[in-house]
Amino acid sequence: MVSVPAEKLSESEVTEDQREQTDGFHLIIDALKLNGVETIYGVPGIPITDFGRMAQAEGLRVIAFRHEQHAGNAAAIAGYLTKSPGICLTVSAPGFLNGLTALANATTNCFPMILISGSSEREIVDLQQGDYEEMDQLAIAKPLCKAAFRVLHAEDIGIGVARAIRAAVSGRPGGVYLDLPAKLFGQVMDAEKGNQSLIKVIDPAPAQIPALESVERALELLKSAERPLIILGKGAAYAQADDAIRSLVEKTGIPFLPMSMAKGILPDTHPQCAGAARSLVLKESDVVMLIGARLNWLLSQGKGKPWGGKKQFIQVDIEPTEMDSNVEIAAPLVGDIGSCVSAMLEGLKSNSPAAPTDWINAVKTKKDTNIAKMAPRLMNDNFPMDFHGALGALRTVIKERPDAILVNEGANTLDLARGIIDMYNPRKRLDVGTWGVMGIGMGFAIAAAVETGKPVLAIEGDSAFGFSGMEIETICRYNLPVCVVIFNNSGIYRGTDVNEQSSDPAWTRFVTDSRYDKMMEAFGGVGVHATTPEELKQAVDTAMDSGKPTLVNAAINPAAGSESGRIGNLNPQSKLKKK
Ligand code: ADP
Ligand code: TPW
Ligand code: MG
Repeated sequence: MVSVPAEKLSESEVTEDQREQTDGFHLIIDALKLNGVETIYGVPGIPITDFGRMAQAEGLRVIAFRHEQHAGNAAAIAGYLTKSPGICLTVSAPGFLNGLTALANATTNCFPMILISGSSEREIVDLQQGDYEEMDQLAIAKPLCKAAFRVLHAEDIGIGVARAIRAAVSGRPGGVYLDLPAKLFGQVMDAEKGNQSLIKVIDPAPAQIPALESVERALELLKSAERPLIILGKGAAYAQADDAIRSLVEKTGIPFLPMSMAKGILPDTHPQCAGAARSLVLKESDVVMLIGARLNWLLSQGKGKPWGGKKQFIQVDIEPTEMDSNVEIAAPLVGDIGSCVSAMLEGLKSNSPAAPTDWINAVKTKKDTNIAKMAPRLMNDNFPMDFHGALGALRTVIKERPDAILVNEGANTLDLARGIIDMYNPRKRLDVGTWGVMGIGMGFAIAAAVETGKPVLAIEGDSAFGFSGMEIETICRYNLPVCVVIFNNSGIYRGTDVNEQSSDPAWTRFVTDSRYDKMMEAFGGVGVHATTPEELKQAVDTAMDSGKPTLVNAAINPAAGSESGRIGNLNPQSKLKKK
């Protein structure tokens, strides 16, 4: 900037080079701030190192990671938790590609995020002349996200940022890529003109009101049901229409089944929760209302054995093309969940259907039986510890701290924790999502702590943890209230596989009895080795109460797990006899 502020001079005295100036760096920061961005997740390097410094200087919080994938995952889950796009910032080519996995995963999960990557010079990239970290990033990002934009001129930064924000959060949320070539950052323009070029996005995710006719159709079908079921998905959690959803469920008396990240919209201990009678309600229900849940692999595409025969579906979703993607949707209800559920509640005012008593009793009986069957397993004191014993302890930790956030990944560690640990509040369970991807753990935990300030408990398979494990340094560096518990069974699914061919270990095995707790100590965090449910509970309680970065190495019986956890059926197996 020039030394003489323009307003100090009379109009005639101001020459072009004396006007107050701004540049690409500052315009991007100003555009983000104008739109309410408070935090950036990223990794520094050419051409964004100074950008991060300036962002910090301008009051943005910049959380620097050890690998872009985790910064990207952090941005994605920040978007899910706040309904505003999380921002991930990376360098060109390799940094961009590292962040791209998270961008694609965010898009798959309908999380709003913006990946901003510096890129090389267009002239050189387009002629493939070998620039530093040369790559046509825009072209590569396009098929993997919801929208992708490039800004070439400083005066377009305002528009570029506005378009990225609107694309990320409106309609079905998703990932957006914003390509910023190195030259853009240094481009200088008149500060006042620059300021005027910025856009504050008004109503970035406008309400989408459903048609009255489709609300009536859905209610008619619901009223005709003998064995109705409501399935809540993570879209319902994202929508933050918690009160309306609760009213709808309670008013109708219909049993509800939460998908993994929808647990807690209503407490898992709610009398209408059918989580413990999942097989029964999927099989026996006749009318199923999906609220923010897709009929993808997680629901067996809405057909086949788990569903026990043909159903009639009501689907509440903001994305019209989601309807009929797998089976016929008898009553599509297109709109945002808040508006759709409110419209249904309005329609129910005059005539509320009561779920049939026979059905409610059948669900309750099954649920009570299953819960009673599970109870003793959760209190077991086996040594070495098994998954159930360890999870029984952690279940109590969450029960005593319903406001804490639970991050969860692994195979057995994921599937069993999902079933065993009750959630009590919305958006408190963050996990592998639609792809069942390993590696979200530390990125999600960091953003959950940063965005909410609440204590975070990350329950990680030892393999799952390895994908993002280096970020425990980030947790320590920012002194975040994160307690990582590693279910250490010395391997993927189990620690007992043997390779009979050579002295190499079986490829699902890790070093036996590793002490992950020592890693945490290397960075000044608290490390604990726990071998019993009691030790585990005590260590986690202390961590959650102190807010100190902690890693608990929970020694789990290597023989306790099963192949692929609960989805072994998806694992192709050779029909040929083993040699
Ligand atoms: P789950 O994995 O929990 O079953 P999915 O990710 O399959 O959930 O489904 C989430 C669905 O929610 C997506 O189809 C998405 O379009 C929808 N969705 C997301 N946000 C909203 C919203 N605000 N209003 C309506 N639908 C939404
Ligand atoms: C990006 C495949 C699914 S689950 C898993 C892998 C490698 C790890 C299971 O072992 P873990 O859990 O975490 O120790 P446990 O309790 O059963 O022993 N790469 C990616 N995503 C996935 N899903 C895989 C590989 C996988
Ligand atoms: Mg394991």
